[in-house]
Amino acid sequence: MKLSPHKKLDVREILKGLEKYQPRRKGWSWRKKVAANRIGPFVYKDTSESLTNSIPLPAAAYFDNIDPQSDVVITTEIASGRFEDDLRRMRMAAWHGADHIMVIRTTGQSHIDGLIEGTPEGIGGIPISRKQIRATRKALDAIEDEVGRPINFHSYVSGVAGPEIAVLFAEEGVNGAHQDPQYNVLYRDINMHRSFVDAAEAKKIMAEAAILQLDGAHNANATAKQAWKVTPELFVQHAINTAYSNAAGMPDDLIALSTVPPTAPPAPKMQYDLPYAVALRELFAGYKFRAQQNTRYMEADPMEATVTHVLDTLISRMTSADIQSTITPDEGRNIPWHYNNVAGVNTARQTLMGLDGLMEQVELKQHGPLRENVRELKERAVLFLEEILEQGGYYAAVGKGQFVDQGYFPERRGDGIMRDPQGGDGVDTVIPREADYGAPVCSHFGNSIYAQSNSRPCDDYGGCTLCDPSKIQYIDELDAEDTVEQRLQQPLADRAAGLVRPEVEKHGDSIVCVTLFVPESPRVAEAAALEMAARMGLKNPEVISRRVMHPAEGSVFDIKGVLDVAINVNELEIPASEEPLSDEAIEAWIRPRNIHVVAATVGEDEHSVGLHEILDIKHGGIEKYGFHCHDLGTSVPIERLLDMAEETGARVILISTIVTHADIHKQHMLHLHELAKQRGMRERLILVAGGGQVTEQLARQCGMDTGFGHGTTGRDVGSYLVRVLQDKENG
Ligand code: Z98
Repeated sequence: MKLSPHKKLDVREILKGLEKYQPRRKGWSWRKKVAANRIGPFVYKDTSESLTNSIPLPAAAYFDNIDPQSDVVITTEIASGRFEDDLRRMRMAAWHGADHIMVIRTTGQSHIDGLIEGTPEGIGGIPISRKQIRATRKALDAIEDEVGRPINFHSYVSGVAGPEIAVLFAEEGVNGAHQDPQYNVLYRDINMHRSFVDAAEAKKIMAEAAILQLDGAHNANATAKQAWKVTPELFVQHAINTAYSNAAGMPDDLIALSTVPPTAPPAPKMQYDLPYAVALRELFAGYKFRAQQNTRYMEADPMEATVTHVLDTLISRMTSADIQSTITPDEGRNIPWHYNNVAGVNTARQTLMGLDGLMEQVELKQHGPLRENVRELKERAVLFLEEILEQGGYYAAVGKGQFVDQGYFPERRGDGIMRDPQGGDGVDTVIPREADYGAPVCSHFGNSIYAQSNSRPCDDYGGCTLCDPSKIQYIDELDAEDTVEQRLQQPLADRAAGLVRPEVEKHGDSIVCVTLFVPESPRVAEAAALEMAARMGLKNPEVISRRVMHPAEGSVFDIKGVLDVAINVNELEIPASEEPLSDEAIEAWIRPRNIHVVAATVGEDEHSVGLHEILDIKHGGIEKYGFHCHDLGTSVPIERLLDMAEETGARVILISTIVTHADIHKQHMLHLHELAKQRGMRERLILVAGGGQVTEQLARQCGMDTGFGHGTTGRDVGSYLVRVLQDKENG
């Protein structure tokens, strides 16, 4: 299946022949680092191979549209609830640089003691099933061909069905997964004995399928109220899972520690989070790190969340994290929306590119507070581990609430999570293996009668699903109604009819978000903002972010609501876009003709950068084509422009207007047009306006021949002028 960048992903195409689809590779892929990578005008130190298709960062427009890719894998977490909508979002995220796609599963799946089949809709994530995984892997195979880089697909193996899910993931080519028995115990109240027994089996299966494992220690500082105080025990949680994984047969390079810097500003983040990250790196040298961004303190302000993410990423760079995981800047208020997934990915991409070469230039101090704090954290962690042993081991320590207690160990607050070793989901389900136990697949921890005599244990019974995929039983759907095929009917009918609605999460959700500043006290302002949103026609308006600017002067609100509007794209009038002429063609026509251009910023406008971009030869402006440019400077009266045009016999006047207060930009344009008419020059002249708020339509309404907005280049203007002058010449 091949994707075309200008065509939507066809989910029907993905579903076709799924019963036979096999993953084309198994295991995790890292980015391919390129040393001294020359990209555009720069030489990068910490990058990997570039993509074949991508959307560069916005500022790339000023640097030859380059899109360097860091050597660090970038994660995005997707949780729309419908897998067919997830696929489109994965494609968007991949174009922005994500190559680790983590699919959050539906609420409660970790308590289901078995596999789910089909494609039912989920809540806060999707039911992870064979059909969903296979379809996703097939879509990602096509997406990775489109962007030109392997994409890792990831979900969760923790939960009561751990080993079964691990086999499913191994069969279907899932590349990464969380697996940590402590997660079961602490956060899902699954019985400890069952969790650890299952974990040994699951880890062995994951290891043999080369699935990268992430642990669950980050959940302690994602849930603790005072996350920076639980840091010593986090080391211990990482250590328990790491040692257990190694013991179950997992190699070091498949073990990734999942870590989150525990504070966020206004906390003095570097004082706490940097020593923590350095100590962790030193204690776990040789293992991989997936650094997740802090979400513990995320409120409703995406800008604040973004700044915290940037600082987190700085710490990742200083401590050589291998994967930079992004949540989204709106996680604090929504199940993430499409464009916020992309915003999270771009925060990491932008920050990592900005930090390229950092560690060649700076060094962390080997004396002073950093080292003292690192040592202290390590010592507290060792003492924590010793106390577990004194308590009688891990089970007993959890039974007594030693974990996620918010005292800074050895202090205690008595608020740790307590679990009964003889309780929890799946209690009393661990059964000693019979001497003649036979494991159903070759990847297996512990004894099995199908064992040593053959090269593959499953040769004894004619092959297992891991060795012979034809043995996999593919179940399509169990529920006749709640299926992707049923859900696709509406989107496909809409698309066939040319209908399009706004969307943030799922096809046709029609959700929009508006920002309103209301100059009133907070409660009054909020009520007014909701009323305004309702009068705009938004159904179910809901405030998702409120920020006080001043208790009396006003507040700003982000309000989401449903805009029940379907647009028929076939009825839209879209002006045809015209390719600009080539540099050579423009120059060939202009140079022999002696054409003068008069230009200035007008009125009281001192902003001349934009105008210089269009005129100056050094910025690639129109001078290079042979136009004779008379730049009169800034804040120039309209009369002077016309005087100069008369004097030089100019054919073109370019005015630049950035200041738009009180519609002054419109007045300048109208004035130029009127005055040119009065002086009998309008016919001969081509009048062009440029500026941030100028559009072609607005400029024409104000009497100009055309207008150019943001992003215009000298070539655009030069090409336009040639075409108009040619028309005039040809009558
Ligand atoms: C993340 N944003 O890092 P449920 N196992 C482990 C986990 O950490 C998690 C699950 C399973 C975070 C999401 N982590 C939090 C070790 C979740 C998920 O029960 O399906 O939610 O298990 O991915």
